[in-house]
Amino acid sequence: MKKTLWTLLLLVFSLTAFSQSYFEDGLTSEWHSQRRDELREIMPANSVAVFFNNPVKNRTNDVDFIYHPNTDFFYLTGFREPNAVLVVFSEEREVNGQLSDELIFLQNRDPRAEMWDGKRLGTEGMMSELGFEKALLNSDFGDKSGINLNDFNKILTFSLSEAIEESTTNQPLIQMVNQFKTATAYPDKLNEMSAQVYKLIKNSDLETSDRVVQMLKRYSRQYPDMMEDPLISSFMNAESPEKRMVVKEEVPEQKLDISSLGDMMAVLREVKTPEEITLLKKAVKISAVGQVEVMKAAKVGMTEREIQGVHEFIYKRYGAEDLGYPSIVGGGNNGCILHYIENDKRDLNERLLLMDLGAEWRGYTADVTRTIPISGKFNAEEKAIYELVYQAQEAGIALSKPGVTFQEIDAAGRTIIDDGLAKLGIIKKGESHMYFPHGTSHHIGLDVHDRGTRDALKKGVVFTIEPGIYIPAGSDCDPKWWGIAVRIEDDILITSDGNVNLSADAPRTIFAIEEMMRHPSVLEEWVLPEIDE
Ligand SMILES: [Mn+2]
Repeated sequence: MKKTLWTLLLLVFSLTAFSQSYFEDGLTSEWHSQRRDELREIMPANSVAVFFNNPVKNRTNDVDFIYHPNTDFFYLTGFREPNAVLVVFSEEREVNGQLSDELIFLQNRDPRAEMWDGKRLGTEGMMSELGFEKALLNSDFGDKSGINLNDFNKILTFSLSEAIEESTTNQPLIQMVNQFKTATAYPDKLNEMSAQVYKLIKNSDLETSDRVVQMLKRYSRQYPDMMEDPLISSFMNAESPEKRMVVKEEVPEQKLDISSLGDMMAVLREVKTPEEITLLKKAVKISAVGQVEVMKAAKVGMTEREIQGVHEFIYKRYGAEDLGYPSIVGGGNNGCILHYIENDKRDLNERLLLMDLGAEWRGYTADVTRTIPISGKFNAEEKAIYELVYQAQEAGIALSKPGVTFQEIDAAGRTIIDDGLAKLGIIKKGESHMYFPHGTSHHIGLDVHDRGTRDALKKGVVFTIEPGIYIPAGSDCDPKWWGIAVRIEDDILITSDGNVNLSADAPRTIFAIEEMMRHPSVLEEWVLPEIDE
């Protein structure tokens, strides 16, 4: 009996140890391992994919920014430490006498460093907790790794031309990147461009070559040096599609490919698994509660920073580890600045308050925007603009189901805003881009602007619908419209036959917002002592 219990306990313990990632309620190591299997399925035969995790960024002096892993790296591994490289093979192969289809190289455990900066997983932990069969030290990445990159037909990675901040902390990463560059004869900046152009040419055919030439013409205005490459210039100057195809044959097949991996990751990351949807729902729900509580608490005289703090306090109260992006809280005219993050206006007045924020929950980020009248009541002009944005958003949400594209959703809302602004005498028809200068949708996930294709929506896609109208002071219209900025943004999950608005808990109609703002807030009782200078 005793022995059975002990075995059972041991079994439970070892299972949890294996299935846990850093967050006990986050994605499991099995989940991440399945993502690597899916990547292998779409990699070309006899290829290798190499992912470097993000460098550490210095904030000032000896203080760094909080580390955030590269999201592709995290997606495939669950690992959150710097100075690591993931190597995925399309097929199993022998490395140092052992069959493997993936290797990971990471920083060593170091009691002294861990005392200052926190626990490291180490190679043992990488295998026991994140389920890798083979984890090696980052100092073994180069010649000692047993991988001969020349054995592969294709080496897939991302552009490595951006300089990594020089620091003792980043030294192992810099060294690995340099070893990789040497081993692959990595091209310099200009040649890196040519490599991408070669790929475009290689993928062109009789029908598409005209379009490719147009695209290259645009590139060459930006990078005139490109035309010095004889293959590129003869492709562009060829007299006919047929002659272009002759040039195409001369373009060498390239082993190193720095653009396809992004496309592959976009295909994988675009459609969310049920586990990801659970995490996204939580991130969005928390962010919606933030909007609700702020609607109750907001009043004339508050500061933008204080409002930001209420949202962010609620995220932390629920245990969200981070923000998905810097919070945008803009009162009045500040709302017209699309990525306004100063949030330093004091004494908010009766005008509108635009709040675009998202909690990050176990790596996944929400992106929810609400616009409220700080006084609790929209005035006539604010109502007119708000109603247009709302109708545009409603039109987009109504369209959202498998098969529909971002462009169609955007067009539906844009027509409403264009007609509406013209009717109000703010623009002439067709000029709405002046006051609605951004797109309507983007994917969300591990990134707030997540990887994904621009293909038709599929079941499991999670994205935003966020039309907006921004009329900065001084605009060429009746001054009564000046300083009105409205954006309404919701996070939409595509289901098999329609959609679910994941952020529906945050009031969205004029009626529901004004109603919510009449509710008392617990913050009214939270009086802090005056601090005299
Ligand atoms: Mn957004």
